[in-house]
Amino acid sequence: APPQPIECRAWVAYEPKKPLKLETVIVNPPQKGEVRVKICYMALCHTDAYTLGGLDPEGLFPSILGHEASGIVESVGEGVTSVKPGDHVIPCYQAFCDACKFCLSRKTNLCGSVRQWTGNGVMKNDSQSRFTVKETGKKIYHFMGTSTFAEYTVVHEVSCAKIREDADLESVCLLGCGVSTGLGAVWNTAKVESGATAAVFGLGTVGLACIEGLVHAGAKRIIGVDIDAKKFEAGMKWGCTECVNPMDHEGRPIQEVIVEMTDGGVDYSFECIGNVEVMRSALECCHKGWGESIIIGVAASGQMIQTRPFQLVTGRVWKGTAFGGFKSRVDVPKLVDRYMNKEIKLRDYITHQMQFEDLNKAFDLLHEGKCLRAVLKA
Ligand code: NAD
Ligand code: AHE
Ligand code: ZN
Repeated sequence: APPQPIECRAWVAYEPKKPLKLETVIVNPPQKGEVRVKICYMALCHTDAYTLGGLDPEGLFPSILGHEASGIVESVGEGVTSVKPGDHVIPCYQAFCDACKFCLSRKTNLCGSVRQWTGNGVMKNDSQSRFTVKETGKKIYHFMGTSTFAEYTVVHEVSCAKIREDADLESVCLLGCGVSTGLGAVWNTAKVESGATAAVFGLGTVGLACIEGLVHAGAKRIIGVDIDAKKFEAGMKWGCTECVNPMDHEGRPIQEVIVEMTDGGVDYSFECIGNVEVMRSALECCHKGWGESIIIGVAASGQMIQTRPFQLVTGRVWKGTAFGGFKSRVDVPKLVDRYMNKEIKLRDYITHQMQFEDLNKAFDLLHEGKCLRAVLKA
């Protein structure tokens, strides 16, 4: 029998800056090239908070947010071959189709196959949403092609990474965004070499994952930067050699402090906050001639970065990264293998294990700087 609509619970973001509302929604069957996934665990990334804050030019309302999760395939649409019901999967906001010019390029992990539709909150096949609120019949937009704050979601096949079944779904959900992004920023985007020096701005999950990546790469000096001193304990535990708080150096740009500490600047820096002023500091704390700064943080609509062009003329490099440069459906299963081989940590990033009902509490914890990753059981 063909898949039928499913009734389940989902968190709906009706308007910016308002708590999400728990609703009963109808999730339509997956169409051609689509997969319906039963979400098992979902985590909250700062990007969800950013979009709910109304700062994302692509943030549509009402929508079902969420993009860091793990689940099990419930049913598949016509023509789907890479996954089948029962498969364990990680929804990937960055798709991989293996056919577009991006996927065929070794220079990028971006994929052009469904991006236009995921940016519009709909599925490619019919440019419609698969979600309706049961009570009101209101259509709800998808978000980032994932919409994981729901018991069931529909994703494009190209956004669905099949993973091994012996991996615990609670831990590996973090590979859907934050941890993969930080590791990949170091390994794929910056390609940090052994003996390098680095500064990491923002010691949330993304920043800590950069630190973990830096330790693996053999960086000899890792400077953690945060304005919240309680983040330093985790920073040091993850492998920082020292931490600095810009608040302790008032009146003096933090880049000056770091340049002085490092005899001219770091080899690599990573901005894991989404603050354009900090992005400037991250660039300018890099060493003349070769220092590279990687932008990971997502800045609000309308914000611009600035620096003197002389900073680049004299050899500093400004780069950015999405999902750490990993080609999602190929690389996520490999990251799961590395977790299973105990080469990378995941559980240490989980500071709160919560229930599906607790999502608004998880947003509060993130805003208060009290959590790394809150993981909710669907
Ligand atoms: P988080 O909220 O857990 O961590 C942010 C950290 O930055 C906090 O520790 C906070 O105290 C610190 N901070 C805030 N303002 C600061 C300042 N002015 N100076 C120094 N530190 C400051 O967030 P997260 O989930 O780790 O995400 C970090 C950023 O990365 C967000 O902007 C998120 O949207 C973005 N992100 C980007 C990608 C990507 O692919 N490019 C992927 C995931 C997340
Ligand atoms: N929609 C925003 C930009 C948001 C953004 O930059 N998203 C990051 C991922 S954040 C994950 O936590 C990203 O990878 N972007 C690349 C892409 O293809 O979306 C805007 O400004 O319009
Ligand atoms: Zn994210």
